Amino acid sequence: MLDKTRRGWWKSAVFYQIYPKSFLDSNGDGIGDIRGVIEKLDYLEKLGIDGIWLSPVCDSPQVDNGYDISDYRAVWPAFGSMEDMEALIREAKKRGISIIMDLVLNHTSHRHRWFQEALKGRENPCHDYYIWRDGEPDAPPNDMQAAFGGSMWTYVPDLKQYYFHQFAPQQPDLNWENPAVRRELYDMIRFWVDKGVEGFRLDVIDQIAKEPDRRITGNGPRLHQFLEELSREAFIEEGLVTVGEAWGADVERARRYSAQDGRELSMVFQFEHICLDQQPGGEKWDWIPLPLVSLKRCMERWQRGLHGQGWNSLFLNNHDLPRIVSRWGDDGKYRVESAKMLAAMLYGLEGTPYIYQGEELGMTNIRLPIEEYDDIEIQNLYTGRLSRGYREEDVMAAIYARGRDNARTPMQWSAEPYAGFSRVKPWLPVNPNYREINARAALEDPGSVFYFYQTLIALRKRYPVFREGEFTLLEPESEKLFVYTRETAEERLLVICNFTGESVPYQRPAEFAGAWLLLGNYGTAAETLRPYEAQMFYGRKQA
Ligand code: TEU
Ligand code: CA
Repeated sequence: MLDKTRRGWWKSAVFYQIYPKSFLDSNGDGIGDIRGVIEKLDYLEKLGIDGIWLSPVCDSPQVDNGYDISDYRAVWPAFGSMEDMEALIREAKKRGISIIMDLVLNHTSHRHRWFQEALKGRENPCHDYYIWRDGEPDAPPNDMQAAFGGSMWTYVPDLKQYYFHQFAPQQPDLNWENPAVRRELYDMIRFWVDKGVEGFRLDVIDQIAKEPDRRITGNGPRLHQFLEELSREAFIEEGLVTVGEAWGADVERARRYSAQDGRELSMVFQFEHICLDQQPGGEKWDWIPLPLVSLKRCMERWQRGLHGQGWNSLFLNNHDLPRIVSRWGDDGKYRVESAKMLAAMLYGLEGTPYIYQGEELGMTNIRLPIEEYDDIEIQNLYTGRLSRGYREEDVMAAIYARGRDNARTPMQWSAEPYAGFSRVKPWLPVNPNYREINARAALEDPGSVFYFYQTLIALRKRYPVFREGEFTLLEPESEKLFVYTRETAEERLLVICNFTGESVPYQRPAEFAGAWLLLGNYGTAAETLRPYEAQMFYGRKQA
């Protein structure tokens, strides 16, 4: 167990993200819940994780699956009660697992009491909790487009005003310029810290300091001021871990968010690497095969840029992203090999790893008829692109490749009906491959993806080089291999990953002649790398 009183304990930690709606349904209503998470804590302890990032469980009309909160201090009844949350925090802590809550501070649900009050009139004290501009119907203040399609402005005829929302109209943006809003949010954070929560993941935190008249959403001028205040007023305890989701972060900004003086956040969760397989100038739906050389250069820039100065998250999946084995690996013949290879590539790096539920099983993407998708982003994309003249088959192909519901299908626990996720038909279909890919089968197979992750987690804790080693990229021009080293004064690590389904020869550098194979996805290491082979070599330097 990690000693969480130690400063920066989260640098040695591995976190596991739970999307509660899809994790485990304990009471047979087809929706995952908090009791379901409690039932699987032993499974998570076995995997070796130190904390759970719990996607939002607060009360919500679920327009965006809980990223639209109507009451920050209550639990959505389908997920359970406040007592269930308290039990989860307590039971997790017993196993050395911290609960990291997902904080949505940029916006609320339109059903939140503040917004309902705000609608009552300009004189209402809550009116200024949101962002309003006077106007006439059909003439929004500007043409900014919201993340899920449509305008960022929605008109309220009674007030003759537009309100601002970066996401759905049911997710009005909070006005961070108003000190009363900030105070409410800090008090709410303290409410959860008092319940024993040990950290927070901050949803779209780089978008709070918006200035819509200047068309600024991300990285607004007052962002760092707000973050410093938030940290000073709400994140008071030394051990609290804070992770900022920042789509707009580059290395330089990330250094500031996660500076070692702790003035802002513990670490960033940025997306540069995961956006590389997107057409330049296109949207996420316009994808291209992964340019491996760019991925390596990107990783190198982040590894070297934050070393000793900031701290990054390491991830390939979350609830917004397609399954990585379908994306950058091979979800057919080499599913197991490629899932392990991608993990090895990531876990050799500096940063704090995040496993997204099912990643440790090598879960894959799904294909559904359009009406079976739940996600607001998918549904809006479908209608939006069809109305703009796209061909239906192309739109569906984009959804299969990039849709968020790929990540949200129920967790595959066993070969029983509905994958052991629920006794009844779940809210979103189970991937039909659950008979083969499921946790029970993985636990019975010593060669499973699950045990590979378990080993990687244990290795990261055993050898300081994983936490402190300096990164060097080798073979930068190779379009097939991703090779790098990490090095401290005492230790060296070599990670070799074959990103293709072909055999690729590779000669290890001389310094690693006496090194031993710490881990490989084929058992023993050969000089010619087999399809999707990964090798991790470790050596100690001579005194
Ligand atoms: O995501 C932020 C965000 O920018 C994404 O919505 C992104 O635009 C989209 O997922 C790309 O496909 C966070 C949450 O992770 C996401 O689930 C929420 O929908 C969003 O904020 C709004 O709260
Ligand atoms: Ca349930």
